[in-house]
Amino acid sequence: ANSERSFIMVKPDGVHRGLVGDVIKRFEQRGYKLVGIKVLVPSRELASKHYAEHDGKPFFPKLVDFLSSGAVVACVFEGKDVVKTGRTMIGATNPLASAPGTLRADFAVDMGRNIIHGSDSVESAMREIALWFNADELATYATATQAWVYE
Ligand code: DAT
Ligand code: MG
Repeated sequence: ANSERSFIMVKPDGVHRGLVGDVIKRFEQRGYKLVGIKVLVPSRELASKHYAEHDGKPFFPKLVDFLSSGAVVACVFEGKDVVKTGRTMIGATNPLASAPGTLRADFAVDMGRNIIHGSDSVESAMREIALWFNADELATYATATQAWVYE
């Protein structure tokens, strides 16, 4: 199950602030493999589908407006337990409640400007990856270092 995949996205605030490299760096240095990446300004429709689980909540319209307000960097990272570990690396939804050393604690303050999205379950990851990427946009390859990341 070293082939588990998670959908990781730098949101518009993270792109505006120049944090794309910092986010990718954390996942790369942990040992996770980047298998998909693209920059796009999401349509309101795509943003609504992405956050469909929150449809009807008071913050939903603002959330969709925000996600579709600018460029995002959509990524797929692959590796052992990447979904759960990715969430741990990202930190709590509210950056002020995020543990030090997590991306949100290190780079964010407000919940509506928490710079990054990460899938919350393997099922969500599969749904989100299919929503944001075509199959031919994901690369299958072996890294030269895999034997030094996995025993
Ligand atoms: P996460 O991004 O940690 O998976 P989530 O799925 O619960 O969090 O919510 C999606 C985004 O919506 C979150 O990153 C920030 C925003 N959000 C969540 N709860 C909110 C709330 N109570 N008020 C305002 N924005 C909220
Ligand atoms: Mg979520």
